[in-house]
Amino acid sequence: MADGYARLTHKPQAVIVHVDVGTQGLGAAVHNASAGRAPVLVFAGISPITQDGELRGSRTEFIHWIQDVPDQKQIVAQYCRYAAELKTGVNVKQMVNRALQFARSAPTGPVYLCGSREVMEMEIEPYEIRQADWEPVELGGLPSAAVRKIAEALAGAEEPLLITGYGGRDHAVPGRLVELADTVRGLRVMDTGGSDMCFPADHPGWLGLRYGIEEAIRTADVIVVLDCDVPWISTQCRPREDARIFHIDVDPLKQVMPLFYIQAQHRYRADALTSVEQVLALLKSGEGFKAQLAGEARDKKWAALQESYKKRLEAIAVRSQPLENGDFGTSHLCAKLKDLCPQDTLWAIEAVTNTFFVHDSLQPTIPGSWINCGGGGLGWSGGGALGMKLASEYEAQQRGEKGKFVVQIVGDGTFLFSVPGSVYWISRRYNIPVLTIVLNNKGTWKNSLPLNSFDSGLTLPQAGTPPASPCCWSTPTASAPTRPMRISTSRSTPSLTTLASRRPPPEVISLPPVSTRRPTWRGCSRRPSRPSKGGRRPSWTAKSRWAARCPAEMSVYNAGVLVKCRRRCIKSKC
Ligand SMILES: Cc1ncc(C[n+]2csc(CCOP(=O)(O)OP(=O)(O)O)c2C)c(N)n1
Ligand SMILES: [Mg+2]
Repeated sequence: MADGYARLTHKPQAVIVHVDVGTQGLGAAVHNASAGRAPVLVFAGISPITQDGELRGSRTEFIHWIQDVPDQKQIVAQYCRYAAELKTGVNVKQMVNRALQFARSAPTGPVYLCGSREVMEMEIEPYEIRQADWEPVELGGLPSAAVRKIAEALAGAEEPLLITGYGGRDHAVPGRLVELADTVRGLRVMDTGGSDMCFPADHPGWLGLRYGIEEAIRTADVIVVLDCDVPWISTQCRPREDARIFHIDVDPLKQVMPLFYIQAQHRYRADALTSVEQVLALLKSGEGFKAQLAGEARDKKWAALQESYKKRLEAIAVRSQPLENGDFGTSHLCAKLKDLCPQDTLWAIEAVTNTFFVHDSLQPTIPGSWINCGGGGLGWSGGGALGMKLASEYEAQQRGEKGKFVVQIVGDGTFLFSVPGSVYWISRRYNIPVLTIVLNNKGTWKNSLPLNSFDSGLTLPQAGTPPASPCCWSTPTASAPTRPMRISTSRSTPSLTTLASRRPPPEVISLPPVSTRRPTWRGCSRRPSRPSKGGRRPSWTAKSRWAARCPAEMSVYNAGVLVKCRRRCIKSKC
């Protein structure tokens, strides 16, 4: 959730986990936050460092020995921009600010702090620091010679191409790229969609989202790689030997990747927005580039681009048709979703082998509206979608507006990785409604959707393979309980329509402010009588009986650790 919130808003989020085990429980989430450049501060305690009461906070529990490990931060350090132990309380504000400075400086990402109970319980004199001194590092633009070189190369190129992956994290970048593509008519933009929508689908230069395999990479004579981790996969698709390649990136060396290189002749550590604006300003200044950027030859290029764009859209439209027997695949489903969902829907995508189809059909155009997991740790999108919805509602509320509709699109295997039990519990408990679409191809990389004519570089299904059976979950809202819905043929799309039509009226999806009340039995007028006596923990049987007797349909979760009643009261100890 923290990751989804941070990606959408760029505001760092805090996560607290329990010592070494909680840190391990983060699992792939830290990988995803790192690859997806999500600024998240994780804090964990460390087992007490004294055992005879030498300091306040000394060991008092059996588990304090068991959870003591040689270097707890190393569990996640290699995924973090910064990982440190708080060794004293006296400079804790500086340490937290230092961690946040790393998290918020490009490339943004997760940071980790841990500290023993003695440090947490240390008494310190209250003190203040000047918060204004802790802003993140500001990245510069391109050297002026580089701006000229890039502008000249783009203006003189036969087939210019720009490849990007994270450019859209700064929501101003897609608009600037459109301006660049309108200025250098003929420029095409390929989005590797690491996690952000970088270039809108309604521009003729749009090549869609591709993972490093695309014909334009093979044929382009000038390529600008802009904030991108994997512009192409050279064993499958590589640029021409004589292509002029410029690499502009916040991290052109890819410092956390042991193996990374591309055959760029020029590389720069620079901010994407500043760089694009610099190149644009030069291209538009004076008469210098006018002859190259206007005239008959340029008009022809522009017409050819429009034509190829039209063909691209037509091919997508053909793929989006259901089969004659009513079976359909991801493309049709997503085309329907695009029609049915509000135009400014936020998409949380973890569609694995279906990602291109989803992107092709949804054709996102609004900066920040498409967030793809970005990393490779399956299971991101459940929490990610909740975080996006929470962020959207909360941030909108601050402006007196309403949040946006959030849709999670997820593979069937990945859905299970996302710990749906927790996701829907949180969704219901805190009233965070999202729509989940499960792309159920009954497995992975196989038995897939009835799509067979798409050159994506993936192992693709053959014609006639069993159809997809997508499944939708609308998470609970005030008036609509969670309910799964299976859609197996295009004739079932009325159910999709019904589903989406539940979105309005607005009260169905409007998110009441998240309750800040501490969970307590007090909120429940039907408090059940406690079966245990004298402060003893109730036995499991007693707990079950307790649950069974609860007139408010109490349910018991996690072997009795969490007892919850449907009337929203909750007690986390029994
Ligand atoms: C945590 C984790 N475990 C395993 C993998 C390896 N892996 C990559 S794709 C995949 C299957 C995904 O299945 P599904 O969500 O059904 O997507 P599909 O392949 O059908 O598109 C697996 C297990 C991974 N990326 N992350
Ligand atoms: Mg699958």
